[in-house]
Amino acid sequence: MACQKIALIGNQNSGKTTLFNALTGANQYVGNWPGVTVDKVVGTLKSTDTKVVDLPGLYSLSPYSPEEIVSREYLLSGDYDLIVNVVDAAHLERSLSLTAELLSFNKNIIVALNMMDVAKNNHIEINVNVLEQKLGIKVIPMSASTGDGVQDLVNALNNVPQRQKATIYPQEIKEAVVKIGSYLKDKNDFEKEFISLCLLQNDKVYVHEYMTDELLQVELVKIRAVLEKQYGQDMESKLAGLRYAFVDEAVKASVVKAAANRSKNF
Ligand code: GDP
Ligand code: K
Ligand code: MG
Repeated sequence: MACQKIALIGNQNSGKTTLFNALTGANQYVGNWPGVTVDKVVGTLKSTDTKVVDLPGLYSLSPYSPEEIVSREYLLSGDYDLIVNVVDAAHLERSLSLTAELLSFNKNIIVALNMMDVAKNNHIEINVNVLEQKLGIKVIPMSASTGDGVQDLVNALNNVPQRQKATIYPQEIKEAVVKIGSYLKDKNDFEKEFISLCLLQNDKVYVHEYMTDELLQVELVKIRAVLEKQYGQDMESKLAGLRYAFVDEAVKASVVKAAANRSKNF
């Protein structure tokens, strides 16, 4: 599948704007501190018609700051056909926690595994094939600031493989998500799983939106009660724990040498 519009999504300082500039030839301001990019910026991938959208950084999809809300709203607009999730290879675990949330959108997604130069200097080796298998999506190692791997990413955009469904949530939660999703008739298919998970964990935004849907409210109370009894935990903690376990496993399996040997000749 070739892409028409690509959304760059990732943590603050993962290198999204640097990558955006490399892809589009733009000259957007880059800075090694959060809050440099505060609104979405649209450019065009060099010598193509493909649009690239740079967005403010976010750490989770339950955002608080206005910039994070810009990115969440954009994700929910659905106005893109590929998410390029810019991941900081030097802070893999932290970065992948957002990836685990992004996987609940039924959209194509690939990982731009950025900052490979920093990871290498920190003696972090990542087995990209294993990481791809664990996440179920394509992973392209690169360094946006040196340009290494940027062309690999461009090539990958022309032929994005169908993603494999990641196994983050057990069967009973998948069933709950489908059940809740059947009430969301006004929502698009790509966002139903995400919104159902939000409702399951009492996300204020959606609980408020569906406050007047009494049938759904009754169903939610029932579903939550059954699951929370089974788990002995509230759903917000349970879902966060499942995502954490998923990321932990992906990192443990793919980071082959994390020990930074202290230099002997200092
Ligand atoms: P954003 O917040 O995700 O948009 O990140 P920026 O593009 O503003 O980059 C944050 C900082 O990381 C800047 O100082 C960039 O020069 C630097 N940076 C971006 N990509 C790389 C990379 O691959 N390697 C290294 N060493 N630095 C990078
Ligand atoms: K930045
Ligand atoms: Mg930026």
